[in-house]
Amino acid sequence: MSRVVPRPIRRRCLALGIALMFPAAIQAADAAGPSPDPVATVQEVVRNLPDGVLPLYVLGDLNEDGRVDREDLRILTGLVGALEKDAPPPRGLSCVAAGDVNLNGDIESADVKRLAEWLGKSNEIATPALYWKPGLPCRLARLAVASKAQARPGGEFAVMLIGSGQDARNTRVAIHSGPATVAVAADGSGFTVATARTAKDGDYIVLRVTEPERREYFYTVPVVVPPADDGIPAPAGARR
Ligand SMILES: [Ca+2]
Ligand SMILES: [Ca+2]
Repeated sequence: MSRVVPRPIRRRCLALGIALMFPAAIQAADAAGPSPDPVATVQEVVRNLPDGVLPLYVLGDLNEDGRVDREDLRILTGLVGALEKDAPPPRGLSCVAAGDVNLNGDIESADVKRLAEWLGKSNEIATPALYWKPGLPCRLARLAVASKAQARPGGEFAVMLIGSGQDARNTRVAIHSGPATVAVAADGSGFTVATARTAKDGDYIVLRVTEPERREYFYTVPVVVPPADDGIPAPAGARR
């Protein structure tokens, strides 16, 4: 039976995850040396992403090995238990955010149930989803992609490859479905997705991201038509 974990548990989760994951990376980033920690490098890039561009993680991949499998289910089960008992996190935990598979911002037994349902009788999910929800920590230790959460008709958005050694030659982005086209960015550091002018509110663009080891992920971007005034209040005294 699933049980909603109370907010204090979630806060402990946040504190636990952040304490576990980020200090070492930050210290490594600050340390002078010829071989910077790739995780620290990615975290530094993430801190400086343009407005509205979010780092993506593999939903359900708690140990960040690129797969969503029964080992992740073990880690998520252990994490929920650890949070309930205020115990140390399970071995192998790397991305707390990836455990919130029902996307409600909490790590709870309902997530364990959902991930178990996704896996069914198989050992691994064939093409996991990428997701971006902020609020829970993730080291971004492996796949490192950043993009927008929404698309606009006639607009463009970037899919940035922010991992060490990642570029458009070894990581590919293609349109799986939806009203858009994709092209390599001018500097080769990522891709630019152009949404069709005819795209409608409620359409979805599904991108297929193929990483260097040829694993594939889907990233779904909803098309949202902004309000006529773009939703941005004009400065006092200014005319539109
Ligand atoms: Ca995994
Ligand atoms: Ca959840």
